[in-house]
Amino acid sequence: MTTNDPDCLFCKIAAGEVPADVVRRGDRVMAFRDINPQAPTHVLLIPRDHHPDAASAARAGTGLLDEIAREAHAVAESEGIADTGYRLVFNTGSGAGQTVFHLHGHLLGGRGLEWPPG
Ligand code: DGP
Repeated sequence: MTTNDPDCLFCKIAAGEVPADVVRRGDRVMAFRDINPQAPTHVLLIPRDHHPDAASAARAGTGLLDEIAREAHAVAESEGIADTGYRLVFNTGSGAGQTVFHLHGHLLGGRGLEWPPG
């Protein structure tokens, strides 16, 4: 069963109601470029179903985090950054910078990435 939230921006992107620069589309997970890129490659990976964050998707036993990691690697390969390295980040909670409460992984790469992040 597909679940979605009619007020959620990323549910609307998943449904094609809000346009996005889609780079990969799977049955359960899709990838599109971030509107405000922080690196030469900055792609968001989201499930089509609505889950507010990574913790809730994990608790529900969806397997979506595995799938997002696999899809992120496939995008990294197609972007040519799989060998040099990339970062896959799940901001979880407003204190960590989460602003859209629909699970998404940020795939960042194409430049040197410092640690710790800001
Ligand atoms: P976070 O702060 O972790 O919740 O990340 C949300 C990201 O979503 C942020 O990097 C900007 C991006 N974003 C927000 N609105 C849109 C949109 O309408 N389209 C796209 N492509 N990205 C968006």
